[in-house]
Amino acid sequence: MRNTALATLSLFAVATLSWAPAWAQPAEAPDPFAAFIQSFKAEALANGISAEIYDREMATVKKRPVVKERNANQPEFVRPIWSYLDSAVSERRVADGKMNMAAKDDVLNSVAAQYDVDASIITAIWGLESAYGAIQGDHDVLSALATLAYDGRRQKYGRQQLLGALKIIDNGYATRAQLKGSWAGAMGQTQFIPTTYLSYAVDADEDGRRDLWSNHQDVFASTANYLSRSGFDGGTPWGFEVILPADFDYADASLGTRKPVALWASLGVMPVGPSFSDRANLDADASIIVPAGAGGPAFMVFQNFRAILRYNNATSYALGVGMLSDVLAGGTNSLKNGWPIDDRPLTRAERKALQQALADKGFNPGPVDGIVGAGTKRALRAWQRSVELPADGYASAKVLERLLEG
Ligand SMILES: [Ca+2]
Repeated sequence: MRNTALATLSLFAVATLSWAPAWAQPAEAPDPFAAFIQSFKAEALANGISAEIYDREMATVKKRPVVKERNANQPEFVRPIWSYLDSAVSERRVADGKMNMAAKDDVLNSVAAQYDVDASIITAIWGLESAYGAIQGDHDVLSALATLAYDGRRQKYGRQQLLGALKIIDNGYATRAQLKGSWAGAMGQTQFIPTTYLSYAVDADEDGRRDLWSNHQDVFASTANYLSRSGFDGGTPWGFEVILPADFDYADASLGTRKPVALWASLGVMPVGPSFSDRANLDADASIIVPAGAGGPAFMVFQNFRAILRYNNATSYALGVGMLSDVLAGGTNSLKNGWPIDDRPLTRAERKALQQALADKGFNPGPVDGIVGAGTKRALRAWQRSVELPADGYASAKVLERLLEG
């Protein structure tokens, strides 16, 4: 009797030591987060993580309320692209960029030559990802990712990246103490998530570590390697502003439509600034994009723009990198056509109202869910054509107003 009781007690003591907070009382149910950490071990071992590393590192992982909060927060408003670009290419970021580019001149230029990626592009990404290393995030990445893996809307992402982070430590690429990052697990001066790190991070100075936190050679080489393997072609443009002809078919303004530069030119598309032949190969495949609809600037974008999108899949980000790099390379980011700042993006409720109005008029946008995807854009374009508006499929306050008028 006594022995059994003791055995039970000591078993519990072991469990408490490893997995439960010190203040846990024996009468309480086991902490479900601790139970998750224990149950995830099998998956980690199946993915090649050593039991020793798992036990050592996961014993000190904590659930982070702030991560849970950030994960649950879905912003009601989409930030207008012009507001994003104001910050991406702010005077401060340009000045800091020029200073940092000059300070790291040697390392940047040797990496740029080795990977055939422009130094100004590497610097622009560095500036947008971490303000040139100043803002890297100081969350313990294992704790942040375990919090995401445990529950909420990014569980699959969290589990996958948690395995990646453990693999980084297990492989000796970085130490647990180094693995600091954003609440979502983006790490270092390049803000690589663990799977990106495992695929693209480079130990450029050959010291045995892929140090994206404090070694500039590793930082720049890792960014350049990612871009290069995404198809970046140094010395060719990411894109530039163009003027579209009055009869332009806005259905063609999409990353999904690619035509040679010469063909766009024959359709009446004109470059702002130097001629097409002065800045691009006339046979190169290009797309036309109008990020704020027909009322804003148009850009011709190339393979390099797509490579930047592989780094972070948002048009605003890729434009921010491109425009900042132009300024850092001694050019300008001023535009001939301004942004439609008197218009604005829609709230979620307004996006639903837009979808409902399209459905009411017989233009099927798909489900009324507040998500403006391909179906909604197609329906919006069809309605715009029917009332002889430019069919840009751009959902804004003005379009909704017009749609509700009748
Ligand atoms: Ca290194």
